[in-house]
Amino acid sequence: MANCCSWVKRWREPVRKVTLLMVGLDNAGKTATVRGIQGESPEDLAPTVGFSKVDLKQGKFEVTIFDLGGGKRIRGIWKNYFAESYGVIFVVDSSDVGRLEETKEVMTEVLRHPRIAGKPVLVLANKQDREGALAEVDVIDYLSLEKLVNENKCLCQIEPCSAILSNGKKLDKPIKKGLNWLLSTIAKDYDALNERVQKDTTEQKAQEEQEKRERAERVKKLRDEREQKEREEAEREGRPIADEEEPGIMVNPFQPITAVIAENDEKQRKQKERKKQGEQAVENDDKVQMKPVKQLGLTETHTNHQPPSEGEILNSYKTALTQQLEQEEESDQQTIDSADSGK
Ligand SMILES: Nc1nc2c(ncn2[C@@H]2O[C@H](COP(=O)(O)OP(=O)(O)O)[C@@H](O)[C@H]2O)c(=O)[nH]1
Ligand SMILES: [Mg+2]
Repeated sequence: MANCCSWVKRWREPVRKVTLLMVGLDNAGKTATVRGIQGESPEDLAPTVGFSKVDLKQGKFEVTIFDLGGGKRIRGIWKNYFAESYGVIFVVDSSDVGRLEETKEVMTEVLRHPRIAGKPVLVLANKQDREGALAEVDVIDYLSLEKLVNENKCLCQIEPCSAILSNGKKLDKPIKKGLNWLLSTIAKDYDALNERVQKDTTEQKAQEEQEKRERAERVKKLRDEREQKEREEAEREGRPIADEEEPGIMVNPFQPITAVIAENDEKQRKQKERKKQGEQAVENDDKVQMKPVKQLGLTETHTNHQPPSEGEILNSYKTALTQQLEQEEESDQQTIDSADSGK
């Protein structure tokens, strides 16, 4: 009868969407754990670049797990996923005693983050199959886990496990137990957690938008400064101020070329006339010139003796324009990068 009641109770539970964050140092066994949870074999693993997102159904839960890369340089992105997480799975390599101090530092940083503190945490003391792997109590001790979770008001469960013992059909038992604990703990407090996730996610989006705007402003400022400097340099050196970056040309890139073609036609006509009149060879300043094209970085390959055809000029112009745009894109990217590094 009790069994029947609990089945009915579970059947009545609504489907809940839950996002979990899987973190831990690189090589701890995060991806192997996720593979096992997915019902896949945790073999042939390549280090996770960035992150991977896994969607699966677990009873009445639609679970999304973010398996985040654990390398030093990638850990900075973790906080971007804190807001939307209902709980955390922290994977520890229990056999790598040399990295437990680093693990403790990283775990402390995660658990004390305002968008994680108070959320349930499952600690997987992984690689128990390895010789010399620390037992559960020792891992708790090394990480000062009790103190850490109490300080940050996180409900916590630790499971000693071996992710590689999952074999596609069967998930390693302690991992299964731990996952069930995490999901049922989330379910007990779902409304409050859900409200917090929605609120934090909205706040984070607004914050990201604000940061994006600030970044765009910084980039614009740097670009304006660069252009101003170029203009001043050109003035100082007595060079004509290049106006190829003026939006007018970009809006209608073919406008200058028609002028060039007309100019060339006119010059060719004059040359023919002069030839007819038996004039001397063409003087230097009568050479075919393609000023606007040259300004865009095009190498002039034609002489006045064999004027380029209209198609050739157009093609050259397009190539130069493409090069120019590519260069601009590159220098904009550099500007963005330097703006970011100067954050
Ligand atoms: N012996 C043993 N090796 C494991 C275990 N879990 C993962 N590994 C191995 O540890 C390495 C790193 O695993 P991976 O899941 O990629 O770590 P991640 O960087 O945290 O995602 C791989 O070679 C795995 O096969 C385990 O429980 N026992
Ligand atoms: Mg990985």
